[in-house]
Amino acid sequence: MAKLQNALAKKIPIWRKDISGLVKKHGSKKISDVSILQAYGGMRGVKGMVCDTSEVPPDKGLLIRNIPVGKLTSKTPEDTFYLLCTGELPNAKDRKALTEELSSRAKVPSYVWKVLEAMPANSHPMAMFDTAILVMQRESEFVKAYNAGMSKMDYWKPTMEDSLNLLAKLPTIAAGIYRMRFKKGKRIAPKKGLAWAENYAHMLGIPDKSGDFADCMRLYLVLHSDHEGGNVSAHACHLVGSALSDAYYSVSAGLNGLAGPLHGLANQECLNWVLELKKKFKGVPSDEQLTQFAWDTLNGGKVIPGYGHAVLRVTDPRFTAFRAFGMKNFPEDPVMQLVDKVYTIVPKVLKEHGKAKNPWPNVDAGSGALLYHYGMKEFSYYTVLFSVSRAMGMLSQLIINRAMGTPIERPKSVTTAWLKKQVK
Ligand code: HAX
Repeated sequence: MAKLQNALAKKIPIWRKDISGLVKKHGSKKISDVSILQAYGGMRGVKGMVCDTSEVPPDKGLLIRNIPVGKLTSKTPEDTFYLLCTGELPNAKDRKALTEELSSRAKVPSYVWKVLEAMPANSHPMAMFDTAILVMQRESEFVKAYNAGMSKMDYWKPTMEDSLNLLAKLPTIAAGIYRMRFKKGKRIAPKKGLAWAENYAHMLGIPDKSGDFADCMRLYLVLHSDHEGGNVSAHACHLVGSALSDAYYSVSAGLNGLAGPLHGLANQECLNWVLELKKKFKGVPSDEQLTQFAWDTLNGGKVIPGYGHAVLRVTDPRFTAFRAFGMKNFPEDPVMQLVDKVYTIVPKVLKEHGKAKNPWPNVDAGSGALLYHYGMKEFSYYTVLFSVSRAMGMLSQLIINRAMGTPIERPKSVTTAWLKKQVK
């Protein structure tokens, strides 16, 4: 067994014992009450599931295995996936082993390309990405082992195999879609010896003599990897996975949620908003002009993309990391300057508007400006990049849930008539 699998195999019995002890001793202790408002309001704040890979304290932002994401900005996606799965950062040898493991599995079956080529030319890149994942379901090692009668205790092992196979192929598929969908020329094959993010940057084919774009991709893939268990993509993946659907079905379900405009698709909207602003005022607008533009958006009944969050109540540390990267590497870039200026104005406007519980920027407010700077100007592709990264979070959660024997999810729904009876 390779290093990551070994490290996880050592942790699993400890976690199993820990959790079964907790449930045995304190299983009946209440951790949440649910109000009628929450039942109608997207279950906001209801504590009803467990996720150990990461957490999002509203006043701090993302902690991956208790490490603030701001402290992981120099790490690689391999470090991040290893950390998500095991709770520890890998040493250099283990990181290298994971890179090699992913590299050796990166080739995509030829039928995937045939299916993608048969799709209408104007298909959304997210629909193409999801289709590619779903069409590979036949490769599932979990399904083979399940059909052969594997023990429940071993469910996580073929799930890990599926996860590594899928993760390894995602950059190849995503880059292939970019080149196919936006007519960038022939697909570029993965290169042996490159790390996961570097290989993705290489296969996208964006000119990158300095290596800065590859570094941007590294950061992008680290920062988007996970955001605890209740967000739409993680929760959808978990829900579908809880029926013992394999990693292909489960990740595909999660990504269908990520494709929604209130979730991952927001990052294609964000840069649009900033560029509209730039176009309207022919450059960086004055504070007054920007304030008016924000009000016009709100008065038009629209949201300001990139701002607000269901859980966070502070500036998203992932936004802070992207802003720092942009301001360090290209402070003169007018789009970056705009993103920075929007940050000084929009929170004030949203506070005055008084609706959004969180007036601060989320991850999507800055990431697009970085991609735009490096010449990736196809906004509808941005959510695919997000997806490649978020697959790490979804898959690590799935592996752990398999290992912990998490049962099928089945919350109780109630009717409006039942609720009315309760309040009589
Ligand atoms: N602009 C204008 N109004 C906003 C707003 C924003 N950026 N953020 C929230 N509001 C409004 C909501 O639409 C809601 O209005 P109604 O009562 O009329 O329905 C009200 O403020 C209360 O909402 P909330 O409780 O603060 O926020 P929610 O938990 O309901 O929604 C969202 C969180 C992220 C969906 C929301 O803030 C939003 O739509 N933001 C803009 C889109 C965006 O940036 N999405 C990406 C989020 C990050 C992410 O998941 N990426 O994948």
